[in-house]
Amino acid sequence: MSSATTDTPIRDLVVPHNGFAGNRINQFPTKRPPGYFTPDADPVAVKEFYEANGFIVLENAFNEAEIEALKLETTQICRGERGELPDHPKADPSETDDDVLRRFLCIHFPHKYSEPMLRAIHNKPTIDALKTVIGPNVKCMQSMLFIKSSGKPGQAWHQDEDYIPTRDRSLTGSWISMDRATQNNGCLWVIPGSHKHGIIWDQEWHADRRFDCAEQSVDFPYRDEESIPVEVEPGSVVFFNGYLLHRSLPNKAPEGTYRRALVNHYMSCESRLHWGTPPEGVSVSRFDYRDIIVVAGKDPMAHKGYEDIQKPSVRPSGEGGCDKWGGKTRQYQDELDSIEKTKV
Ligand SMILES: O=C(O)CCC(=O)C(=O)O
Repeated sequence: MSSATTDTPIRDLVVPHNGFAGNRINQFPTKRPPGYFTPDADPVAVKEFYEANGFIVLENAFNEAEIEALKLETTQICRGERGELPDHPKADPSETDDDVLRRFLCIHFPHKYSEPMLRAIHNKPTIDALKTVIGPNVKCMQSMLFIKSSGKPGQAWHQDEDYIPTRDRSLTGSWISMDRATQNNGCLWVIPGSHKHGIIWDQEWHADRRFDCAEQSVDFPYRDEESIPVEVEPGSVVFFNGYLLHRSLPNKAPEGTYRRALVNHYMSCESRLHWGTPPEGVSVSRFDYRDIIVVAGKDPMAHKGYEDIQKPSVRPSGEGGCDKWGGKTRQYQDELDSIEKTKV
């Protein structure tokens, strides 16, 4: 439950809450709700919906062969075939794909060593949609490969600009679905229109086992009931604004199934990127993180050159604790309860 307050501004909602999936768990609707487009859609309508609601779905952005290639590549990455991941030795050939895939919730920066993941960043329908919602000059700074096998947690309410701040609020997530994403297996949920406040809400630790080690946004003026599930078919891309409140819930589908998604983040080339800590002597306002890929148009900052900073890494899922992300400050309620018990 979000921390709704009563004195915050009323939002202007375009998407009706009860437009589609409703309570029909596991029944993908044949009639698409508002906000679902195909690559031949009128860019004016796409932009209008995106600006009003903070997200759109682009169906058929990736074809079946491209999605199959991404799934195969996901397995190779998890097996360590593209390079060893920190704290995760290469899989033994005797291990099944399931054994290996189940170890990971998410791998950050897969495009740094995987050709198919890098190619996905340049997907043509994706770039066309990004030019529509961001503008002619677009750069990419991150990729995240969610594997999310059954039983794995989701991510609590958050805004991506909280982590990747742009100067012009152009941050756009592109969430590429490799499996059918449903309420049951942990699809994205969004609060339509929540990007419009232009506020980055505070965050705090949630202690909730449904979610991974990242904190949750708090004190925003919405209730959980106002969010909508974004259920999509494989090959669809959900584009969402960096200020949009969104989350995902655990994967409750049968064992041996996955809700795989590749999430890439883009922004305008005109904006400097204040990501991480500026080098000594550089002010925050002048700092421009340069580990980026220009995917459309021109980069006005090209003269600064480009860097290779990030390396692929494994995101902690919460199993085994969250020490790596929050030290001892991020403990789940059951962990806190058992510490309390030992005191008695
Ligand atoms: O895929 C998910 O479960 C969550 C993704 C997400 O929250 C994000 O990419 O910001």
